[in-house]
Order: sequence, then C-alpha cells, then structure tokens
Amino acid sequence: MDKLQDKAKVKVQIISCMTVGPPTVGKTTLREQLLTDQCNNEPSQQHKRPLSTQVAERKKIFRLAANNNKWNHITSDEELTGFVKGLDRNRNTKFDILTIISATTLTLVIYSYFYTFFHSQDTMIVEAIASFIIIMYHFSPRMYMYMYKNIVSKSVINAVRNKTFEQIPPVSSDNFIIHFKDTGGQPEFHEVIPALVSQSTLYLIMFNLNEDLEKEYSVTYKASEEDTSSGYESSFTVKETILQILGSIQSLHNHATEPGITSNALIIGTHKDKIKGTRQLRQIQQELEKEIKGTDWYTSDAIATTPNGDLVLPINTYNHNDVEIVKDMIKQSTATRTYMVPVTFVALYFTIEKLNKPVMSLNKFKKHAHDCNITNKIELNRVCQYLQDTMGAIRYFKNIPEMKDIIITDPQILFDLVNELILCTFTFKNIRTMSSRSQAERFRSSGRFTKQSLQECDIVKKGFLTADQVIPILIHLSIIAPVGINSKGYKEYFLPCVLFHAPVSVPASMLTVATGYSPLLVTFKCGYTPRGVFSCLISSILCSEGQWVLASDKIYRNQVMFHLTECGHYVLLKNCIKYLQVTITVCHGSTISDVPFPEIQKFLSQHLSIVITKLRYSASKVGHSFGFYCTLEDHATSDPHIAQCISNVQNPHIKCSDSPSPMTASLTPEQAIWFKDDSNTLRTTFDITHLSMVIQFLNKEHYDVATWQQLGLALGIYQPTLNKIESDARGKTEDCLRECLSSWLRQEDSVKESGIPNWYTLAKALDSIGQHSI
Ligand SMILES: Nc1nc2c(ncn2[C@@H]2O[C@H](COP(=O)(O)OP(=O)(O)OP(=O)(O)O)[C@@H](O)[C@H]2O)c(=O)[nH]1
Ligand SMILES: [Mg+2]
Ligand SMILES: [Zn+2]
Repeated sequence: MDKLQDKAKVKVQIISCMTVGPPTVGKTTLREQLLTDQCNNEPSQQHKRPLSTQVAERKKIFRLAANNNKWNHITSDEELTGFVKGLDRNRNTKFDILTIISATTLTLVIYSYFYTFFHSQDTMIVEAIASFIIIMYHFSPRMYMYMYKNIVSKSVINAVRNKTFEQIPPVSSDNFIIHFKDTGGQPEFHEVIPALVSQSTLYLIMFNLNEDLEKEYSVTYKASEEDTSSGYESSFTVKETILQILGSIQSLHNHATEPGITSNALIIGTHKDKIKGTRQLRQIQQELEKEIKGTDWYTSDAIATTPNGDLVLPINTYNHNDVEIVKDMIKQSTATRTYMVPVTFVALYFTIEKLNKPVMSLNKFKKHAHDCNITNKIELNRVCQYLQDTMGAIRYFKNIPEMKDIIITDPQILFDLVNELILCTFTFKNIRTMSSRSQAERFRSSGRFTKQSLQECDIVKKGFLTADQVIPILIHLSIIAPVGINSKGYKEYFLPCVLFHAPVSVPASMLTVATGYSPLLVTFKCGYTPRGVFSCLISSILCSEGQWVLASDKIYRNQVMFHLTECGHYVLLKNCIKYLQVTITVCHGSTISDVPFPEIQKFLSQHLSIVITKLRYSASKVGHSFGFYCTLEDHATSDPHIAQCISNVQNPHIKCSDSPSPMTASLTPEQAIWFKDDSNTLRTTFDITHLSMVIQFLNKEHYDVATWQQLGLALGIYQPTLNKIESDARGKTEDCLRECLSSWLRQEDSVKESGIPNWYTLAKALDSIGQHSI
C-alpha cells in the first residue's frame, strides 16, 4: 500500500503570482486587464486617484488556458472540479496514478457525466454506481472510501449539481491555475511582506516608465473615496526599489524540494502611452539592464525576457496586445513550474480550501489529513511543508507555544491584521483599530501600541485568534517587538515599519575620521539591504531583552537610535538601502576608548543572521559582510562609496574595487577598532565556550530537541558518533543535544568540511532539516 502511495503523485500546475512595485503604477489595473478580453486601446477616463491596495489582497484564482490565452477568474469549486477532470484525462498515460486516484476521479467524473442522465434527483444511484466502480478496481476499498468521502464534500456535490460544472475545462498539462495576489506599493508594506509570504512565487515587478528612475517616488495612500490625505516622498528612488526587490527575490531560499519551482521575476514598465518617442524608452531599458546585469546575482534565467529579448517589458496597461504579451510571459515562466505531488496532499489542500475556515485546531487538521489517507507523522510533516511553503495555503507556527495546537488555514488573516495595524498611521481618520485618539497619536508618532489596540482588530474581534496569540506571532515574525511599559502601566509593542522616514543622504562629516572611529557599514551579497531586513532587524534586537533599548528620539523607519543601557552609549542604525550604516554616539563623560566596538559588531552580526534566516533568505545568497566608506587616496574625492572589509587571519584589509584604480589597504586604526579582539575572522567562529549561548539561542527559537540527530548530521557529525552520544546519555534528548553541539563546537568528524561552527552554518543546518523559524 505504501509503495502504491509513493507512486500516486499527480502533476500540479498551481502557481502563485504576486504584483510588487511602487504605488499607483498600475498593478491593480493590470490584474483587472488580465481578465478583460476586449480590445481596449484607450486608457480609462478615470480622473480621480484610484483606491490603494492594502498590504496584500486576498488571492484570486485564475485559469489560464493554453489554446486561447484567455484568463478566467474561477472559484475554488471550479478549481477542484477542473482538477479532478484533469486527473481523468491522465488516465491513459499514467495508469499508476489512476489506480490510486481512481476513486476520487471516478466519483466526480461519474457525478459530472452521469449527472445529465440522472439530473441528480437521486444521489443514491450515483453513489451506488461510484461505489460499484470503486470495488471493481479491486484495490483497498477502505482507502478509496476515505478519499471519496473527503473530496466529495457537500459543497462539491453542490458544485457538481450546478450546470456550469459541465463547462469547466480540465486542469491538464496545457493549462495552468494561477493564484494571483495583488499588493499595495507603499514602502511600509514592502517591509512586512517578506515575513508574511511563505511560498515560492512569481513576482511581477512593476514601475511607471514616466517616473524618473533616479527620483524618490511619491507615496500616496487612498483608503476611501473621501480620503484626501496628501502624499509624501519615498526615501528611495524608483531604480533602487526595483533593484532592491530583484536582489531580494533572487536571494530567497528555496524551500521547495521539487525541481522547477523557483522564485522568479518579470519586470513591467507601465504608462508606455505617456512616453514620447522610443528613444526615452530605450534609454530606460538600457539603463536598468546595465544595472541588473552588473549585479552579482544576475543569471540569464533570473528574469523572464520579453519577445524582443529585453528585461523590461514596456506596456500600456489598457492596450490589449500589451496585456497579451504579459500573459505569454507569465505562461512561459510558469511552464517549468510543474511538479509532482502525492494525490493525498492535493486532496488535503482542496479539503482545507473548501472548508473555508481561517483557523483550525491541529487535531481537526490531523483528522482531515487522516481522511485524505495521510496517516503517519513524516507524511504529515511533509504535507504541512507542502501546504505552507509551496501552496501558501496554511501557516503553522509550531514553535510558538500559544499556536502549537492551531493551524492558520487562511494566511490572508495575517496580511489583513498587519494591514489594519499599518493603516492607522497612514490615514489619520482610520483610528478604528485604536480605542482612543491619544493611543492612535502615540502609535503614529512612535510606532507603539498596546494589546488593547489589537483587541479592536478584525481577526481578534471575529474570534479567529486572540490578542495573546497574535502578539507572539508578530514577535516571532519579527514584525513587532515588546518595548516595555507605558505611562499607564500597560505593556507596549513597537512596529518599526510605520514610522516616518529620515533622509538618506550621507552627511559629509561621516567621511572624515575625526571621531576616532569609522562608521561601520553592513553590505549584502545581493547588493541591497533585502526587503524586510531592516525593520525585522530592529524588532529582533529589541526582542533579545539585552541592553539595547530604543532611544527616545531619532527613531524613523529607516533610522533607529538604540541606547546601550549598561555602558550608556548610543548606536545609530541607518538603512541606506544599499547598505546599513552603524554610528556611535559616546555617552556624556566617556571617551571613544570606552565603547565596546567589537561587541556591538558581533551583536549586530548575530541578529542579522537570525533575521536573514527568518525571512527565508538564503544565508549563502544574502550573507552580510562589513565595509567602510572608502577613504583611500585618490578615491576620497569621488562620490562616497564602500570599500569592503576582507577578513583573513594574516592580513585583514580593505579592498575597494571602484574603477579606475581598484586598490587594497590595511585597516586604519579607526576601522580596526571594530574588530579588535576578533582578528581571525569576521564571521565569528564558535568554540566550546559558545555552548551555552548556542543552546540559549535554540531554546529561544523553540527548536525541537527531538530532531537533534538530524541537526547533528547536518552539522557534519557522523552517525556512529551520534549513536554513541545517544547511548551515553541514555536517550535523554536534552543531554544528547548538548553533547552533539559540543562535538560540533570541537569540530569533530566532518565539521570542518561541512562548514566551521558559526551562525551561518548553524542557520544553514537548521534550515536544511526544516527547523528554520517559520
Ligand atoms: N495612461 C496610463 N494609465 C495607466 C496605465 N496603467 C495604469 N494606469 C492608471 O494608473 C493609475 C494607477 O492604478 P492602480 O492600478 O490602482 O495602481 P496600483 O499600482 O495598483 O497602486 P497601489 O495599489 O496604490 O499600489 C490608475 O488611474 C490607472 O488608470 C497605463 O499603462 N497608462
Ligand atoms: Mg493596487
Ligand atoms: Zn574607493
């Protein structure tokens, strides 16, 4: 039976697609246009500013037919029936599959085809025929009955009874289902989206061709028709935003185990009709292409190319032909995203979708899984991973005590929750979620709110989740952080992404070394601070309950001042989009020599690694490193640029690859101050003295100790060693874990080859055994 089940995989062609890009560029318009079929060459005569999209809208399901390029919006019932019909089509080619799925298939197929004869007046007859055929198939009838009972739920029977069912084309190799999510373009949304999206996605990156690439685009938010709130200037330019999004997408860790599923991107420039002449268009395309191809991550299959071979597709969103090209390109990028999935997984997916419940107890979920013939623990884990990381259909926070018995079966509620929180600051009028005006004002000016405010949020009011569950979820996702008690004695939480932004230019004073130290810069392999990393870093630091607390002033979305309570100094973190900048203000009465520079650097490094893993970025693709503003001779006069800090034991030095005269130099005392007692490597190597810190970290992350063997293997410890540890500790898992980590820290077995002990190798190992923080 198990063997048969192994073979019972079906081809699934369901793809998540998401629009991203600055506000009012035409993202929502494109989504609407994908559905219209008439030739409409006129931009609509809308004069008013359209309503803004929220953080992310509920997904819309599209069927994309191969033969006529028509996109249809379909309901989940239609998705299911189409899918089942698709299974039927595969009958001749895939007998293996058929033998297992036949019950489901035939039952529904019988419903559909025999429906016309019986007119479903008597479902009994149909059921009888179905059961008869099931038995005819002489396989375990019990399993069939499970599948049958499950898939043919009441709502499907109703759907089947509906005349439209007959017209639903099957989902088969020549058409796709696309789960389309439209997002809002406001930069504050962009900072939270990475934490909320768990599945691999095809991104449509959109921008307005008429906006200067070098201009800091203006941000508007219109919540309702009456809303007249004015816009503000974003802190980043159009070009930076596009490149940041691209770099982030390319750096996403791919959880999918099946080949062919990758996060990919399409770049679309809108408002082509407003552009004068093709010269301007060529210029924009060439400029972006040059930048993109100059990045470290660029490969020819990273971004879909247009029929002309360009990376940027210029469109007039209202032009039929242009929209057709978008459809073709989406189709082409999705063509490789076919993957084989056990039919039982798909059955569970549809069951969950059909139930249409936002949350479900773990026991209920297990019961449904059982009904779909998913019975053992390994399969259950796998199906959770599939539903979460591939389909984005569930979110299971198994590491949060308050959530370990609950599965979120509609992740949209998390988007809606965060949306509701953020909206308070955008639209003064929208204080619905805050119980009083003064609370709303405090939130708006300082990003702080209390549990009480969450109680006013929709999903809490509707009883899906309690505020006591929502808080740990948001903390776990590093979207918020606890920040102490307010004047009335209530616990307060901090949402960094909603604050005002500070200007990003580099003050000339930064380039001098008069202060006794050089500002430390953090760079990322993808060339930009990946989306979400800055806000989540702030939350992560604040959650660590260490000596880093928010200083009362100089707190912006892209610039946060921390106060180190033990030594009294201040650390200013600033997101300059291409890098982070760390500066220190010495506390009154102290001197620069009292500042624990190396500790600050290590502390930041640690939290960056944690956040990068949390946001599903691949440590190897994003990996941060340090640098300084280049002050090399002949270089200092040009634009401020970064010289990388190269760490190696014999000769730590900085390297500037800026043309025309790339050069290296040893660290100046002002630079070396950050690495004083850490001369061997910047990616601090752990030794046995780090044991308690590592264990503390795992505890904090609610690491599942039962998986210590897998962790050990992933870290490079051999099985015989693990066996010995287990017998020595007589199976006490806590002890086993401790011993296993000690072996790792002592670099036993093949640890050296697997990667010397540090945060990166630990994060990578946790990731590989599915213990990554969700
Ligand atoms: N002339 C012209 N107008 C366009 C084009 N594409 C979109 N528009 C208009 O641009 C405006 C922006 O539309 P939306 O689709 O709401 O923009 P959005 O990107 O969804 O904005 P947010 O949801 O706020 O992020 C609308 O008034 C559209 O009619 C285009 O190609 N040409
Ligand atoms: Mg929109
Ligand atoms: Zn230089």
